[in-house]
Amino acid sequence: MSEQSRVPPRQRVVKTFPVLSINGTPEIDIAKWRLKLFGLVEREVELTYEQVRSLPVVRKEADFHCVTGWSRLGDVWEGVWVRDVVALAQPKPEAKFVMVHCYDGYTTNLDLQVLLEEGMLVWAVNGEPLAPEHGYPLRLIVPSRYGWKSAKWVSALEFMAEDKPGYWEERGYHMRADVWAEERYGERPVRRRT
Ligand SMILES: Nc1nc2c(c(=O)[nH]1)N[C@H]1C(S)=C(S)[C@@H](COP(=O)(O)O)O[C@H]1N2
Ligand SMILES: [Mo]
Repeated sequence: MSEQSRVPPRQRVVKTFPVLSINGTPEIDIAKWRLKLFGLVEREVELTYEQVRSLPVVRKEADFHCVTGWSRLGDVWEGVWVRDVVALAQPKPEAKFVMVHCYDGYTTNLDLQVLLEEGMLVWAVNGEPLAPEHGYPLRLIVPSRYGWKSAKWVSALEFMAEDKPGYWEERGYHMRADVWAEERYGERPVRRRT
């Protein structure tokens, strides 16, 4: 795809990698770090960092689009497929949505199907470990959604039957956030970003 055709409407390409965090960078002790899968699952799971790193590794190029207007093209993310992590917990048939919880208190909601199709949990980008401010030790990447769905410092995936708004969705951002459909804002009134 040409560079033009891969830039979604009203986005501009940047070479920098801005940091957008609601609450700074949390301090994380990798020995105590866990990834929890809970809610509508057959088996609640708590993974250590080693256990995540023992899953099959995926390296995939994906663009990143922040709703504030910047897009990064062609980063190569290294991690695991969300689907390989989710398989360990076996979501119940009624699970349709996921709330992603993070070590800084941030949350964001996603369709389970979208997560299973394209979600990656990554620890490195372009051959370098993720910088702490970009989500080390593990962040989500969901390429077709605006960047606020790509949660940093992920701590848990909660499986739900009904959709529920996360941090920015509560503040007026779209529940789905598809970049090609320009799903920037939802039905709720928008509070100004700071
Ligand atoms: N845990 C957590 N994840 C987060 C955020 C946050 O504040 N906390 N900000 C989101 C927003 S609004 C964007 S655009 C991207 C930005 O990722 P970056 O800071 O690595 O550029 O992270 C998303 N994930
Ligand atoms: Mo964002």
